[in-house]
Amino acid sequence: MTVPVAATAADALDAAQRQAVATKQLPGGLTVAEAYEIQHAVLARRTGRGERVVGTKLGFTSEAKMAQMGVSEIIVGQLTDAMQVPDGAEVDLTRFIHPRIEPEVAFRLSRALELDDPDADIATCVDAVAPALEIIDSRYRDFRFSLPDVVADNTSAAAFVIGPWLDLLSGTAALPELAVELVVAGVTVERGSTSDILGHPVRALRALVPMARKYGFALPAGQIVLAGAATAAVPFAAAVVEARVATLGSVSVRGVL
Ligand code: OOG
Ligand code: MG
Repeated sequence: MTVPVAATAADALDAAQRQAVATKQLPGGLTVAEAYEIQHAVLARRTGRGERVVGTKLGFTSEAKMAQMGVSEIIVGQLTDAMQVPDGAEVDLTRFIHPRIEPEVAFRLSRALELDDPDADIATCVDAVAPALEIIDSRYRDFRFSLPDVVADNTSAAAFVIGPWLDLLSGTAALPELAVELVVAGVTVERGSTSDILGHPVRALRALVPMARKYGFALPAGQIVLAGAATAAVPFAAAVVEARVATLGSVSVRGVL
């Protein structure tokens, strides 16, 4: 892929995000590796304006998400400080094109994962877990995309909310089989389980490591990792939305117009 192609695609995606106006899908024939190059170019525009990368997110780690979007490969995107919304806060929906919201499990890296150490185990680098919400907002028309499209578009990442961190003193063994609920205006609209995330959210963490090596993501200490939604996403309209994860607790955000 020539540099001008990546730059043109990144400019279009960046403008779509900033102006909250959808753009057309990228031309066909891009490889996944080229799509990650475009994603890095999109992030370079954001960091060039002073944003800081604070985390990484996985996508399509559950059947529910793969079925909803018709994409069945795990994808990785990046989270910046500008995307973080405090737990319980309001978020202005006019910032987005056609936002959706989904429940997530977040991990915190207490130590950097040394990507050039083949024996490095990311499960030993996490010290805390939290219920979380992700707001996704595909920059493409009609929220439709191919695998390279969604990768280039930073995996639809738009905003995220992290609930109370819980120390993982006893390890990650207790994390599978926790009920996950997405609650909109007091009504449960989606139900799942942490075991819907590749059988165990720690598998999502582990899946991140080879992708970080291959596509050039750093995993420094302090980073947040979203493991991917256990349920389908729902439209994010003017209401309070809450994610509840059994024993971990809950996290909420209020969409306002
Ligand atoms: C892509 C993002 C997928 C997840 O948790 O599976 C994702 C999308 O659905 O637009 O964040
Ligand atoms: Mg997600």
